[in-house]
Amino acid sequence: MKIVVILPTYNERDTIIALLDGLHVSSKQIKHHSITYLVVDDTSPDGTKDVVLKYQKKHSDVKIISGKKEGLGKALLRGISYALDTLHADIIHQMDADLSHDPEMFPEFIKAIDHGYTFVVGTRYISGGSIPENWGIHRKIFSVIGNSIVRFGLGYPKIHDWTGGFRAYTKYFAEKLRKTMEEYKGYVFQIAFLHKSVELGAKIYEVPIHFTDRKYGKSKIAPSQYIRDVLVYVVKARIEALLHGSFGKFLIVGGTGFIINAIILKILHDVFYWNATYANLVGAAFAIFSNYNLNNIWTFKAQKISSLSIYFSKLLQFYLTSAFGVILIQTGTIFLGVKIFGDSFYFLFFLIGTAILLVWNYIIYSKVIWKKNVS
Ligand SMILES: Nc1nc2c(ncn2[C@@H]2O[C@H](COP(=O)(O)OP(=O)(O)OP(=O)(O)O)[C@@H](O)[C@H]2O)c(=O)[nH]1
Ligand SMILES: [Mg+2]
Repeated sequence: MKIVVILPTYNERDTIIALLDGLHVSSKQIKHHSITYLVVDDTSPDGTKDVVLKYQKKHSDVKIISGKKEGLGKALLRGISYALDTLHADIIHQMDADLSHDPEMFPEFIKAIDHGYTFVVGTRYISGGSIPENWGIHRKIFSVIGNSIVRFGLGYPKIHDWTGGFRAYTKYFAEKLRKTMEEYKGYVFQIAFLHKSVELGAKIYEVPIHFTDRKYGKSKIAPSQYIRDVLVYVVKARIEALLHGSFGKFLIVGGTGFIINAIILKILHDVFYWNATYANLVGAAFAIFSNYNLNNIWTFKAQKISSLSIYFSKLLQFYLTSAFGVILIQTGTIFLGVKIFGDSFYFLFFLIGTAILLVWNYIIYSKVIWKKNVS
């Protein structure tokens, strides 16, 4: 298969040749693949391009493309497009060009791809990996905490290094994501690309890596902009997951139940002069039945209950847990509210009780009734 190694450079003339040499040595361990090295330079003022052009004379497997400086994400995307369209890559490998990433590790990434993994992540935060000893305590803490925020914030604790750029992946992810990735211009590209690949079903393998501090040149990262981009990304991803995931559906189902409940409560109370407490119990009984079926066929359809006997036993369980919520939490709130503030406030306390009920229900539904391993 065809491997394209993408090396983004901005002012890396002191390291790019040593890196290319290192890669040529380590790649001798990689059999059955052809390899092209693609330097993606952003017209570096230090003349990175010139040293690469000179190197190219002896190494026809090295390519360089230049563009204007628009951030790391843009550069990577340009590299990915060139790798797919012009070089017809099957596997894309990417790494920093400042020698922070050890070229000797390159074959490890490809080995994992050969074993069937589709996305290989170089990881500093697992045993066998490390961040530089000489980093000050602030930078160490910043690095570890920043990664943990992304790791837990996005909800994938098993993947330990989100911000690094030492990776290999199959062309599938590059092809699928190249359009979507256009909006991530800076360093946040690394996080977004990994996250979206995971959501596309990437089979992840983590290679422990030692990250070496750069000895030459300057860092290009702008910390405040980066932190802002990362936080915006994580919060946005969370909100989207909430709306598209089971919680959003749960709210719609709950909303339907709420309307059924409210209509029956109003008719029984306002037209037939029932006591608000009893009227609500009848309304809730109908709402629960609707909720159970809608949740089963839609919200939690991945864990759908299909056998008839389980359907009825789960329905009973659903009524019991819902009854607890409706009687104690929702109706209890109405009961107390009416007792303290008078009957005219019954609907306000119906709303308050329902809001508390919502949280209780979601926990019970996702953790008990439609628990992931229930068949
Ligand atoms: N083409 C291109 N490459 C970039 C750009 N920004 C960063 N890079 C390259 O991306 C890699 C990682 O950038 P670094 O500045 O080393 O970022 P870092 O590794 O987080 O920080 P330090 O190593 O501490 O400097 C390096 O090879 C850079 O030259 C850019 O805007 N365009
Ligand atoms: Mg670096």
